[in-house]
Amino acid sequence: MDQNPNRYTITAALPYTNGPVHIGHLAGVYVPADIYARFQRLQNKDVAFICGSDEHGVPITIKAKKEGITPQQVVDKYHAIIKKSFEDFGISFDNYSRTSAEIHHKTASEFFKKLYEEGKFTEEVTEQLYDEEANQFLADRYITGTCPKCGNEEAYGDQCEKCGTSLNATDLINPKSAISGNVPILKETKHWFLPLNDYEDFLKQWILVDHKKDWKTNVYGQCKSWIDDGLRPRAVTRDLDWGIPVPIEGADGKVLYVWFDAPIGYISSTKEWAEREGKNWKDYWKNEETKMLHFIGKDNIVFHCIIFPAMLKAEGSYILPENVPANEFLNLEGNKISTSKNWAVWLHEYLEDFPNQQDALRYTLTANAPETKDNDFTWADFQARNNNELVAIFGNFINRVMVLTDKYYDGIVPEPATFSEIDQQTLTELKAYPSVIASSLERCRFREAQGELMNVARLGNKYLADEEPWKTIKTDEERTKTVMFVALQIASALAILSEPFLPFTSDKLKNMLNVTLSAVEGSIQWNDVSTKSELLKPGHKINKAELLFSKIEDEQVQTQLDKLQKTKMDNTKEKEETVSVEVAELMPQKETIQYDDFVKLDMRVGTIIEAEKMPKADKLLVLKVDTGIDVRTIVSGIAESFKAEEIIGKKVTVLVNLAPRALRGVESQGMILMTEDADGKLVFVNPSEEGVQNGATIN
Ligand code: B3M
Ligand code: ZN
Repeated sequence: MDQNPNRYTITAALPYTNGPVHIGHLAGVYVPADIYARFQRLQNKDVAFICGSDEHGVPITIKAKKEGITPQQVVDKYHAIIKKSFEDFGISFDNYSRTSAEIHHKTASEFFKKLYEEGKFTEEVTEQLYDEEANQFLADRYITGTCPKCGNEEAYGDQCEKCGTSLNATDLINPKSAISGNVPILKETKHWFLPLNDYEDFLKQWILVDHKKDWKTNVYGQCKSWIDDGLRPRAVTRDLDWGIPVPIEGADGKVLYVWFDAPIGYISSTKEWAEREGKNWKDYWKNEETKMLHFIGKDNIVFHCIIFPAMLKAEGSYILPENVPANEFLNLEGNKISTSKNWAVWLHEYLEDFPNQQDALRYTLTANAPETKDNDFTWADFQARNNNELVAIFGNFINRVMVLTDKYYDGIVPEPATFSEIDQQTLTELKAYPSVIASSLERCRFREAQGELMNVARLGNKYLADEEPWKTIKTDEERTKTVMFVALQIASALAILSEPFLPFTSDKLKNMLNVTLSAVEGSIQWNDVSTKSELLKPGHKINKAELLFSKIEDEQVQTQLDKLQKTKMDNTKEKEETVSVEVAELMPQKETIQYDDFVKLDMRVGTIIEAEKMPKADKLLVLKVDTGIDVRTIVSGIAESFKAEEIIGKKVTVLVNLAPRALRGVESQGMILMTEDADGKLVFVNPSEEGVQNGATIN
């Protein structure tokens, strides 16, 4: 029988090492997981908070190809960046491993072998697309072709990104190998499948009955629809040269499917940690008393709620997760975060741009957490949350307490006199917070929990504002001591209750108040806030005030917005370049004309000498052009590209013998020749050579 029913295995999705971590990952997975793990540790629970890099899978081989390096180099690079940025951001993993680690290869291979030997897999020979020139089977992402639904010619073998349809590679019209560009052939290949259909009854009971009430509705809903659709056997092996080799005979050139090996990464990472810490990993994975939670994003639900549990069930000796609190997505400034479009706030860059302001981001991401629906991150909101909430409420309260205690009592906690009704009421209110916040956290309602934490700071602010110790100090010393004593209790409650959310702030605050947070005698614990009448005893000496939060300035926000604006422009440019190439290809040469046809055109150099907008016409400018022969009126459809005042004085090319025609009642006597620049912007065909006179002919 288990001696410690208070054990938690908390996992956070293993990030793919094909790029750094961004705020979407943080808000969806790592910040809530970290809050939860820190909270459970403060409840003196035995916690294993587990993560690591997911280093296999096709995206990594594609990234390697794109950058002209090996997959190993890709994962080494991003593993280092990700690991360091998590550490610097205060994500308190007990272990951060990687799936290229030997212990993981071993664990995953053994897991597969056991299921294989016990006959838990089915074998199937199927036809897969194969590149004869590259001599390899093609992963879905390595095949492009025409989408049978919408006709997009650049659909991938697993999905058309234009219409969103999920596809089978063999559905594509005119499939092409992304490696050689050749037309792939169909070739037979053998794979191993986990027959999910055999686990349908178990999954139905476990999810749809046992966890109907306590799982988040988005998670439950996705699971239900998968199960209602009917579960089918799922391949757990792939033809690929990057990954964990399938550890049985007759499987040359095959690796474990990345979604088979990655969740086993949680187990190997736990083993690695247990070995290092002298613990028994099985306590965290094979003991029914242990509570396991998987923190993930919504795109990972099926893998963590259906496939991985079926794998664990098939193996037979593992526990299943108690909860899988998956979040929705975070957008950035109104657009979907995208690694490939560089539309993101990258953690390692944030840490450089905002040194020592980890908690400002943690706070904003939790306040805006996409717990029940997709949410938006904006820099303006980030600034407002930091300046108007952290600085103005939390920081302001602490600062007043610190400064006044130092000023009035030399930093020594004063002896209170009699508590007034307001004092008692305030202290009673304070005592309720540990369980209020805990109850929200237990239910994975992180934004609600953090809101309650801020209410503690609000309570303190209001108390000081109402009791005005800076006034009573002149008239009533005893009253002032009592007020400051109460305020100091609230401050120390904040030091402990803020720890899961704002660990850097909590550390500073503990330091300022000269308290510790461990189980050691004399230190403060979470529940002490409810049970003890004094968290800081009279006579206790506190330290000097430090700055808890600093303001985010407008310029800092502008810098970030400029960065995004640049990304947007780079993206449009790229898009327009492809578009204009397409246009150039689509615009075939016109029919041949004779020299005589050409000489009929009378084109002259001219100068725009006047320009004004045509009233009530968005597109038209009325120009006066000096053609050398005369000054004439030309109506030109360029008002969307140019302001009237900016083109006065411009040298242009004019077709002067075009038959006049009336546009909006103004007779236009000729035409200005225009073209487009590389960005698709209208520009004048402009005879810029020096010394070219108005009226000069063009031939
Ligand atoms: N690497 C997918 C993702 O980052 C994947 C998670 C694995 S958790 C076992 O979305
Ligand atoms: Zn499509």
